[in-house]
Amino acid sequence: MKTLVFTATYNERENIPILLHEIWQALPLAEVLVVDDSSPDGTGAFLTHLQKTESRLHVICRPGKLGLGSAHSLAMRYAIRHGYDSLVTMDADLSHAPTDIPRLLQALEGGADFVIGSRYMPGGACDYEGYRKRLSVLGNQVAKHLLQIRLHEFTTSFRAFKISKLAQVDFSWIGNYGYSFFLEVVFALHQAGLNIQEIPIHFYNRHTGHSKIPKLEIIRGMRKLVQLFFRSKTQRKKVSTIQFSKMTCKNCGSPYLYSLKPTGINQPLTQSHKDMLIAVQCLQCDAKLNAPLDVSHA
Ligand SMILES: Nc1nc2c(ncn2[C@@H]2O[C@H](COP(=O)(O)OP(=O)(O)OP(=O)(O)O)[C@@H](O)[C@H]2O)c(=O)[nH]1
Ligand SMILES: [Mg+2]
Repeated sequence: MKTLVFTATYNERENIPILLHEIWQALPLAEVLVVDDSSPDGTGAFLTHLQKTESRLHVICRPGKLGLGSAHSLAMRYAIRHGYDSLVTMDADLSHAPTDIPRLLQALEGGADFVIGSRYMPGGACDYEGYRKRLSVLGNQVAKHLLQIRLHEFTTSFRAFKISKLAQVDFSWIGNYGYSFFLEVVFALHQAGLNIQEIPIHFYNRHTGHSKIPKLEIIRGMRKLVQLFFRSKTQRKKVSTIQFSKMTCKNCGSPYLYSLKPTGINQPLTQSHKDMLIAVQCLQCDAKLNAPLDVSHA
């Protein structure tokens, strides 16, 4: 199985060498993609230098802090485009233990299409304390009941995807924000009928450095939950593919584009659909463009 391990970095200069070492100890053949958002502490410069002698490492440096959700969105498209069999995503601050990666992949091999490392299922653990822990537990419980998805965990980024299945799912409508991005991905994959499983993990407090997720994110996540609740009531389950396969960004040449206005097309396509121009945003340089719609349905 050709596996890509992905992490996003913003000021993780001290953590990233340890993380890479531990990933390759756990999975020597894995390729690693890091998306760095011009970290002021030199994380990107360190990675770019390392990449010259480490063929398993791929680095994308973006021009500014474009957000965690958009980095993950880019990684999902990258894994599909480059023909990986599986994608593992995780934080760079050593909150997620690379020694758990083989268990995530075993769950994929055992039949899961998407696996979530779960802090809140029996056997899982979370080192958060106080209000952060209470908010995190509450948020995940509300998600479970509102969305009627039988999982204990929706918000952690420690996950594994079977790429053949991910490539069939329309996730072009998903926004690019922090916690709500992770919620929306679970929702989209569940709506598409994928086999979703959880495995217990221990979530550790970050090794060094500071949290970059603004507190506002939690409120944004709650608002998104309510939107998804209504979407779950109105949208039938469907599997469709919406791609911008032949498009590249006019500004930087990147093929990783995100649809700004959800198309919502789920009927047979007419010529007028195919001639439609829709607004897209580049996940690599943040430029906004108009692109011809290129849609196919499974
Ligand atoms: N590329 C990129 N990475 C980001 C951005 N924001 C956060 N990250 C990375 O995303 C991961 C998760 O962010 P954290 O700040 O650890 O968020 P958190 O885990 O909710 O907070 P803590 O528990 O306090 O660590 C880390 O690897 C960050 O370096 C961003 O805007 N761009
Ligand atoms: Mg963290």
